[in-house]
Amino acid sequence: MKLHTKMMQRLTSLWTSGITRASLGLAILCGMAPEALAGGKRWGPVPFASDFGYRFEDLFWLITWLCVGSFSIVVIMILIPSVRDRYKPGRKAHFDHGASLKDKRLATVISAATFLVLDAWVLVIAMTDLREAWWNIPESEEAGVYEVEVLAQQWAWNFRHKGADGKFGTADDILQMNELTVPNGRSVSFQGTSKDVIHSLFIPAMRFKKDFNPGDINSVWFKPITAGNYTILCAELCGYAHYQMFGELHVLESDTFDNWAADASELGVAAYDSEDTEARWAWDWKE
Ligand SMILES: [Cu+2]
Repeated sequence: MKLHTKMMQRLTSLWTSGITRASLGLAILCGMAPEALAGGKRWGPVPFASDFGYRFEDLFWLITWLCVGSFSIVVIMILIPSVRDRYKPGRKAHFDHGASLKDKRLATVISAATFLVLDAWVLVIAMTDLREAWWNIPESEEAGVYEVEVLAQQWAWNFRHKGADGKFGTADDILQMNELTVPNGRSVSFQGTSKDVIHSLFIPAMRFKKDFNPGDINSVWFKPITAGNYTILCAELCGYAHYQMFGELHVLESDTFDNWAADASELGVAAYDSEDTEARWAWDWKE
């Protein structure tokens, strides 16, 4: 066999071995760690700034550590026989198909335990979180709910606030493009649709993501707990300029927000053009 063919075979078998890939992953992580620590960077998602954000955080780390744990067990179970039963002159290989009753029982117990811990447990927590938080959209009659209508398009986010008269679709509405200003500490409820293709409103710091589809109105909400500026993204590949579809969320303390809203509503009236039908998108809030 030619030398380079032998080398290729050797390289392929090295790559296909799980241990090599695991070691490579570990080496990359170790190489990144000093830089991340020196730069004060944080491992994992950006800090959450919504009141249900902790639920995402808890589940994210639970899944991460469950995967790290189960992966480590598998690596150890591969490493032990690889070292213990490695080649030695005179040692005879023993072949076993693992078909005995004892082996089958063990496999069943391990599979059931893996399913119960890794899948069922996570599913129960996720469903509880969805029911209690993400799907528990506050009704508009509830005190302090702030409503925003969203129109997604290739490739921008349009946001509409009610303005001073408290009604959508009137001259004093506040219109924002790729920028959204909301009050801190109040539930912000969104209804949104799309002009063209499916877009997905994604504000990582608020820990939510929602598809907005043409011809349909979807609802989503969050309650900001920390004032600041946060990134708004589109999480649905929506065309060639999808990557440009981002904006900024400004969460302002209530006094600052009220002043901003009053000024913005006045500006809305001044800029209102009854001929501009494109800018008059709005709908009656769906209860
Ligand atoms: Cu998009």
